[in-house]
Formats: sequence, C-alpha cells, structure tokens
Amino acid sequence: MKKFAVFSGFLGSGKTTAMTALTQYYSERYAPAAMISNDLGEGVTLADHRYAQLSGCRASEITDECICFCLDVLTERLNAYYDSGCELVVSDIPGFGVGALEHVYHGLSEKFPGQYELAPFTVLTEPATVAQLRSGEESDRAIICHNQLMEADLIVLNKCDLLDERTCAEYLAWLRERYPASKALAISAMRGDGLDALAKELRDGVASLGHPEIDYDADPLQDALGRISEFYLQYHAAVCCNDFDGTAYLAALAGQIRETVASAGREIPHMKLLSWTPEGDFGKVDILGSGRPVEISRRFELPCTELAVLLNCSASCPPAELDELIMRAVSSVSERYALEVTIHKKQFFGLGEE
Ligand SMILES: Nc1nc2c(ncn2[C@@H]2O[C@H](COP(=O)(O)OP(=O)(O)OP(=O)(O)O)[C@@H](O)[C@H]2O)c(=O)[nH]1
Ligand SMILES: [Mg+2]
Repeated sequence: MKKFAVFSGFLGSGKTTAMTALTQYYSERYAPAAMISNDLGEGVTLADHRYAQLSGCRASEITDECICFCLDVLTERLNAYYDSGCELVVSDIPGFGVGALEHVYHGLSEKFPGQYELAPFTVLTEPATVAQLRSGEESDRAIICHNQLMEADLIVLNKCDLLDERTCAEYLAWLRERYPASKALAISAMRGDGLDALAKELRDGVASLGHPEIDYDADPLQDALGRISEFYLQYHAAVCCNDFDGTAYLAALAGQIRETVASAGREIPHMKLLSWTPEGDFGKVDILGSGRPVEISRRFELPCTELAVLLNCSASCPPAELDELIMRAVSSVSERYALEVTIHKKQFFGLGEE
C-alpha cells in the first residue's frame, strides 16, 4: 500500500502534534508510517521537523517550497519512504493550506495516475475555531478556516481534551451538518485519544477528489495571507557556571514576545519555541494568539546548562518590525537568565512577498 494524506488546517490547530502522534501510533499498530513537515524558508531546519525527530518519528522536511508547487520533490520523497517499507506518509502544508486539494491531490492524480493511493484529504480544526465559526463571526480567520474545511474529506476536531463529552458531540454534529460532504471525528493528539479511528480512516478511506466551490483568489484570503510574516531563528544559549530551568526560560521568553508584539498592536497566530540539550532532553512552548496565555507543550525533565533553540513565528506584522520586536525580547530575557547567546541562523519574510 502507498497511502498519502495531506493534513491541512489553521496555524496552531495541532497538525504537527497530530502527525507525530499518528505516525508513531500507525507504525506501532499497523505498518511503518512517516511524516513530512512542509514549510517555507531556505536551508533552515524548522521547529516542527525537529520536534518530530526528538519525539522519535520517522520524519523529514521540505522547507524551500510549498509541496503544492514542487510535486517532483514530493514524489521523490514519497517513493523513498515507500521503497523503505512505509505504508502511509502524511504531510502538512505551509501558510493557510487552502488550495492544496487542487494542487497536491488533483496534481498527483493527474501527473502520476495510479501511483499513489490518496487518503481522505484531512483538515484539522480546534474547539476555539468551531466556536468562532458557530457564532457566525466573519473575521479573516473565520473565512480562512471555513475555506479550509470546505476542502476536507475528513474533518478532525483536535484538542477534544479541552471539551466535555457533550460539547464535543455537539461540535461534531455541527461540523457534520455544516460540511455534509465530509466525515468528522474527534481526537486529542496530545493525549492520544481517537488515534485508532483516525488511523483506520486514513488506511481504509479514499479521497473524493472533489471540486469544492472556493474562490481561491478572494480578497480576504489573499489580504490575510499577505499580512502574515514568518520569522525563523536558530541559536545556542549557555550559562557559564550554573544550571537553569529550561522550561521557565522558554516560558519567560514566549511571555515577553507575546507582550512586546501585542503592545505593538500585532497578532501572533502561532509561535513555536523548541529547545533541546546535547543529551536529547527537550522542551517546547507555544503562543496561539496574542491574547491567549503561553502554552507549555512539553517540559524539560532536567535542569540545563546549554540549549539549542529554534524559534519559529507566524505573525500579522511586517517582517522587519517582527525581527526587531522578537530580537529585543530574546536579548532581554536571555540576559535576565545570564545566558550567553550565539545566533546561528535568522530569516524573516512576508508571505505576501512570495
Ligand atoms: N490541549 C491540546 N493542545 C494541543 C493538542 N494538540 C496540539 N496541541 C497544542 O497546540 C499547539 C499547536 O500545535 P501544533 O501541532 O504545533 O500546531 P500546527 O497546526 O502544526 O501549527 P503550525 O505549524 O503553526 O501550522 C501546541 O501548543 C500544542 O501543544 C491537543 O490534542 N490538546
Ligand atoms: Mg506545524
């Protein structure tokens, strides 16, 4: 079997966490599975891929381009995985992902007929998004998420650990009614709930290869995409003669960035701060909106003396301003922790400039 699935969904909906958990679950229960983290940026390792590696997944990344526009790179990668015995490969999509159904699924089925079995086109969503859509709000975010869901064969309501059973059932019923062409199921990628149902849908289900009515050039979609900047930073932080609490450092840094960016009137849909020690211990914190608290996604097990840090941020902010705001926070918080910082790589660009 050569099964391939795209995981689409809004920034922070949990695609990477779900792909990591699913790849591990599938490999343990069924057959070898692998994941591809797809992001923009040249010659950089990004937090999503490093997170998958640190979690012990069979994982790789495509960072220079969206797989929508480099099917030859994608198929080369897929073939290598299938040749090595993988049965299922999943990949996400950079940016907002709208259009991946057309470019990736229809592209593969037209240019490589019969070579790959396309699993249901999967779109992740989370409780906060469903609540927003149900309220009828017409923000950029709501419009983007609606368009993403229109592409779905399979809607995955992630983070169901944040809902009680009744509300979860209510949200699923609403999703099924609003998007009748799609199946819907609930998981908690973080806790591992619902992974078996998801694994079976991907293994046994088939993509519909539909043509949903989406205006891909609609102004709100393009305008919102044009406002998003990406910022990638890779650095090393060491303390000379003591140890320190790596989780507290990451949380303080994320808190400072959130505050600095919010007071400049800018929004952060998702910032990831991933860090690890030479021994392989690792921690991760996330910001999922300038108005939401910092999430500690994983804690270090031991005190640290040195850390490698990957900071990846998507924000509605001009790229040079984002650089200035984030670097100011990195300097001040690292100084507070008496850390010596060595920057290895930095990159920032606006998605509208692509
Ligand atoms: N409570 C809860 N949090 C989750 C779950 N899955 C993911 N998260 C958290 O949601 C945040 C975003 O998760 P990611 O997997 O990085 O989201 P993503 O969709 O890959 O984000 P982008 O790469 O920016 O598009 C992190 O803080 C995760 O720890 C879940 O099942 N429950
Ligand atoms: Mg991700």
